[in-house]
Amino acid sequence: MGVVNVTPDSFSDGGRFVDPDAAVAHGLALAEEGADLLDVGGESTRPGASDVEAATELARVLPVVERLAGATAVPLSVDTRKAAVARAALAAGATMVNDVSGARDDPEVLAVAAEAKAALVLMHMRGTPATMQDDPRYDDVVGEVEAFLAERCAAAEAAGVAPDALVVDPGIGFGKRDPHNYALLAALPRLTRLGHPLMVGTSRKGFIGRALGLAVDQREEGTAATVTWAVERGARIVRVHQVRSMVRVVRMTEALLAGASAAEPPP
Ligand code: PMM
Repeated sequence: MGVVNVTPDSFSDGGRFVDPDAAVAHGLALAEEGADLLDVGGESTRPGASDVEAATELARVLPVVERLAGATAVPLSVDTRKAAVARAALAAGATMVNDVSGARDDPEVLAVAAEAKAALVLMHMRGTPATMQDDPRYDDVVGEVEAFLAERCAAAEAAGVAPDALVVDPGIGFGKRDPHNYALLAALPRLTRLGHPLMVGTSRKGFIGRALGLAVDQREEGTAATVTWAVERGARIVRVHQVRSMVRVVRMTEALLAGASAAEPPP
């Protein structure tokens, strides 16, 4: 999944694609580079970011979704926590909603996804982007995230979303300290047992910067290591900014996995 942020302030590419022409060109370039999905977002969810009005988010996202839908066959996702934005984007040609609140902030998102028969990504976040990094604590981060995702999937199914339309995401960096991020990445095989495709978003995130001591535009190799790790442990969708290189990383990881399963067991 390639990221198309139509925001002035996202942590990794804020401001680069706020102009709709630039965002559409970027989305088409990512499609050309091999993205299987494009995620269009009009609200920054970086730590400390304040909420965006629905009208502002709509004005950013809709023209980009409309134009991409007319210009590429790659399926489009809308990264939003608002039912109104999800509804309009689905009407404009998106087929997936990516809700970083797990459809808690606006539960109407569930009915909108059900009605449109859209795919729905339910992500775990502690609090809101404005507050999530204020001293997050867990007794058992993996158990709590797993229980949260199971509960949100049940809520989605109760609202009429088909079980096979649901995708779950542990929300790396969303209300988590580094040990929480690492524990969740180590527990991906356990999260696959929720029975839904697993999505993981590590691209350029802060924990990579802290591990390597590198700025956000220097995290491609660190991201590649996390993408290999996630795919090897069962992630089905990786959300990334640099599609060309990460498609190669995913393909090579898949070749290693296929080769390993074809190999004779050691004596
Ligand atoms: N990360 C960001 C935004 N949206 N959605 C999902 N499902 N998972 C993520 O990890 C995720 C997300 C934050 O990063 P950005 O500024 O690169 O969009």
